[in-house]
Amino acid sequence: MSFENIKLVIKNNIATLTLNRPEKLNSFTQAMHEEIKAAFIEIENQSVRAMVITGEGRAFCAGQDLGDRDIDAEEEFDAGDSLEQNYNPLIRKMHNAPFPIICAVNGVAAGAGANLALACDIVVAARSAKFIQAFAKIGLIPDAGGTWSLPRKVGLARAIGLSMLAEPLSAEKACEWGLIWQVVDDDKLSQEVERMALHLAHQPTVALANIKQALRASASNSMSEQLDLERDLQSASAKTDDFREGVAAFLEKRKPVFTGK
Ligand code: LHQ
Repeated sequence: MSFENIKLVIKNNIATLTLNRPEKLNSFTQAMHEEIKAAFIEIENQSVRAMVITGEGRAFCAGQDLGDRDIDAEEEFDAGDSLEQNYNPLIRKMHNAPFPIICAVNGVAAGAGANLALACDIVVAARSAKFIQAFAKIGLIPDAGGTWSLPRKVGLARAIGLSMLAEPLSAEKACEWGLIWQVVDDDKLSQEVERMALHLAHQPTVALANIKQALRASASNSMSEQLDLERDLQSASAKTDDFREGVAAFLEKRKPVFTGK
């Protein structure tokens, strides 16, 4: 399947989606959204066990393309429609994806681009990358899940500061604040993320999906609800071939060979 605004490579059970409009810092257009929707359908039809999202060129993603014809059009533009049709289904798909998603933040991540990164399960950023909740500068609020993920990751004081001041946050500080997992030197980013994706693609995929589901649900669950969820997801995890393989490998003092089943 070939695309114009993104690149999709599925190899060794790893799907790598690269935003590919480098001349406009990989900002989202309607055409790009349509291609991303098609890419996720393709991914769902293949046995993907890990995914990487990154950007082509010097930026990760500058958010919505503010010059896209939908925004420029004569008739009144409804940003809520664009969220409903494009960003919200994408963020939900990422949250519910039954495999880990790594974001390789290769450069600036602004607006919805920053929050796309934060919707990934593991965020690794190049040392030169920065995160900008740019929305307030143009009279908007953080979207693409930003108002949900920011306070949960960095606390309300920092979430409000980032959103209202709309100043760039360096990758180092983002990591120090717990917004992202790791910072690596620019020239090590793709190598480090490839290594991580390959590792995750050989882990017990169902358990990883269940870990993701349980930890994400904890944000709104009570302790008691969370204990019930752990019971159910552990019960499901222990019914997999990978659980049997993990225990057998431990007892036989060998490396496990997980199949994701
Ligand atoms: C761009 C963009 C861009 C178009 C750089 N659009 N061309 C909004 C509305 C509706 C529905 C749903 O949700 C949203 C959510 C959002 O995402 S709103 C937030 C949108 N994003 C921004 O406000 C960020 C705008 N960009 C910037 O502030 C800067 O470009 C950053 C700080 C990202 C990078 O700055 P520089 O490194 O100095 O690069 P640059 O500004 O020179 O940009 C390079 C080119 O990319 C340039 O084009 P040109 O033809 O002049 O070379 C920019 O116009 C273009 N570009 N972002 N979002």
